Amino acid sequence: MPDDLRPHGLLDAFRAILGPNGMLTQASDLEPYLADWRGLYRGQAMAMLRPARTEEVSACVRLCAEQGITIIPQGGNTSMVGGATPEARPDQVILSLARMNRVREVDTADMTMTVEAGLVLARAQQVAAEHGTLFPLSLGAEGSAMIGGLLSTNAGGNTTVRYGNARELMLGLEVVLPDGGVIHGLRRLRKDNTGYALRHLFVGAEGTLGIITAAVLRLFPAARETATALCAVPSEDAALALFRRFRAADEGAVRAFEYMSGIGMGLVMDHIEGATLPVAPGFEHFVLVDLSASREGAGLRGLLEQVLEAAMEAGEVLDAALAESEAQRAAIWRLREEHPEAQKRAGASVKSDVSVPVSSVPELIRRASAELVKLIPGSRPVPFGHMGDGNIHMNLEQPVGMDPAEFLARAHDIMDCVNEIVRDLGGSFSAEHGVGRLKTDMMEAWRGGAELSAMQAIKAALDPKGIMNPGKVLP
Ligand code: FAD
Ligand code: 2HG
Ligand code: ZN
Repeated sequence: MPDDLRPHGLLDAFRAILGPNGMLTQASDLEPYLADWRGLYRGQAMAMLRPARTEEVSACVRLCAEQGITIIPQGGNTSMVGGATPEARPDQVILSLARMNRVREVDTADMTMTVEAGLVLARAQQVAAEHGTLFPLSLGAEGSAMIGGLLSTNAGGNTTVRYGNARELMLGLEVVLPDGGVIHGLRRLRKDNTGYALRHLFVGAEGTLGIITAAVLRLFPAARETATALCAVPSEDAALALFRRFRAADEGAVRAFEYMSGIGMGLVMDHIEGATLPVAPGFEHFVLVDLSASREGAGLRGLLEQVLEAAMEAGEVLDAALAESEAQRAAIWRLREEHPEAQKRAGASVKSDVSVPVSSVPELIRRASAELVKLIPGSRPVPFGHMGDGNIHMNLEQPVGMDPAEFLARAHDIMDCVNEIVRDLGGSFSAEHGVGRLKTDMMEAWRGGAELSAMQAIKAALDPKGIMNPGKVLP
């Protein structure tokens, strides 16, 4: 291999590895992959590499390492923090996992599924269901987000309260390292204490340490009974009290417990076709409670009614709509899952994906909402999300009529305002979306000192040339 293949020979060398269908180089073909879902960033790339096999990923990475070309791993490109967006310079490639989407093995005896990184989450759920099992990870972007991206961000979503984050759903990984070496770690073991747990380094690393090419995922018994309700509650404290009631009644039954505000629900009603509120209008706080059990005859409907009745008597629930069918259950979930899209359509918004101890969620919502309105008069706080695990999307929608650019220019003031409260409550500035490009400047303040130094040492050891997803995670 010649020392420097640029500019002409490099694309030919990639083409020799990937074949004629394994690469995009035309500007119009690359366009959709150069910007992020939120439209915050736009970058450049000389090509998008689309390997179909681990050996091709390894050969491409080796070539990039030799030639000093940086690599941006990309799955479904649904990152909320610009994690999969290239920087604005040409000497880089996007490496898409989309063609590596095979299911290598489903083992219903060991309850595992070995899949490639480009498998879309909705398909993974479907394959698990076809085998009479459940892959429980669930989030609004599940029609696009891919297993490699979900693991690389340690995605959470709606079911963390019951099943944990992506990390807890992973047993083994296959990873291509920044020098092209391959870790063949697709072990299906619940216990595997053999030195440093390298597999866990790559989960949540956001593509800065290597490329996940395949994973062994945990499967669970399929749900045979569900019960779902949308409840209007008088306050954030009442929402928490309701969560505690369900936890006390049957903790194992709570599949999801999600909070939404009246403002957020209003945006969904205004901007999402066909959205209808199944309770009376005018409430300021809502929760979605979703129960599930793998046993038929678990009596979830009775449990739901019993807990809601007691909560109503205690004044903790003002109104409730119980799903009577799968269609009604889906319609209730849609009200929750369309929050990001409704916010996008309503104008400019600033997101704060934060977590606090579950007991502090009401205080977080109350204090942050009040401070944000003081900071930007007329702005609309839209807190929503995963109350059951302490992760609230403490988002802010621009004031009606304000210039979106003027509002977005205050993004860091807005995030700082929320983060100050989060810090006071012992929380985290990045709960489930990751640091990406958006929040690298927060790392020093939040993780500075020995913690950040250790992260930088790991990065330097695994990726001494700094070719893996530069500008992400670490400042
Ligand atoms: P991408 O966006 O393509 O990439 C994400 C990061 O992972 C980037 O840093 C990228 O470089 C890296 N990466 C991708 N693939 C690999 C790989 N194979 N190896 C190494 N690095 C890789 N997130 C949640 O946690 N919970 C939610 O509830 C949630 N809801 C969402 C709802 C909507 C409508 C949207 C748009 C996003 C939501 N997200 C949520 C954020 C996003 O979907 C997740 O972060 C998801 O994990 C990203 O998957 P992806 O395949 O799109 O990854
Ligand atoms: C969700 O929970 C996602 O819907 C997106 O994590 C949150 O839009 C957001 O801020
Ligand atoms: Zn979320």
